[in-house]
Amino acid sequence: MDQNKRIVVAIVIVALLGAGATASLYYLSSMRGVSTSTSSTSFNGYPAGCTKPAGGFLIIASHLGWNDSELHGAGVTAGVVWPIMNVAQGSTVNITVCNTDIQAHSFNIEYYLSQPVNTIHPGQVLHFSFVATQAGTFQVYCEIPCSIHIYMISGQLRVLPS
Ligand SMILES: [Cu+2]
Repeated sequence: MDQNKRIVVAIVIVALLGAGATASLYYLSSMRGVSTSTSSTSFNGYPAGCTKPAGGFLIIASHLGWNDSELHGAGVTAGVVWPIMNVAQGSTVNITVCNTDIQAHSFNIEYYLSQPVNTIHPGQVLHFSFVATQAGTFQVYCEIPCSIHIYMISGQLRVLPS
């Protein structure tokens, strides 16, 4: 191979690698549900509508669980409960759940929220509103057998008796 052909081959390889890397980055960012556009459809890199409801709770699902469960030891360290939502019996509970992970999860609260519609896909935002009629401690968990399931089964809703 002469010198000119070698240079051409090298340039083609560099161009292919560059295109591949760009495509992979775009794929990863879109799979994570993070908008790559600059329109008003995203908020600080989170899906549109992923904001804390007034007087309520914002739960963000990521590869670390619910609101970084893994970093808090949930599911791994005995006795660690995460996240915890404390509410008063009889109050209206508002929860916004955003999925910034690349896989689907489901957001369930024992007794209160356990319908199939609670599946939350990558990039999706769900809003839940219900009245905390029953006092007690209720498990917050994902019921999809996801790869980080262990981190997503140690949440609690604590409804303090009125
Ligand atoms: Cu999950």
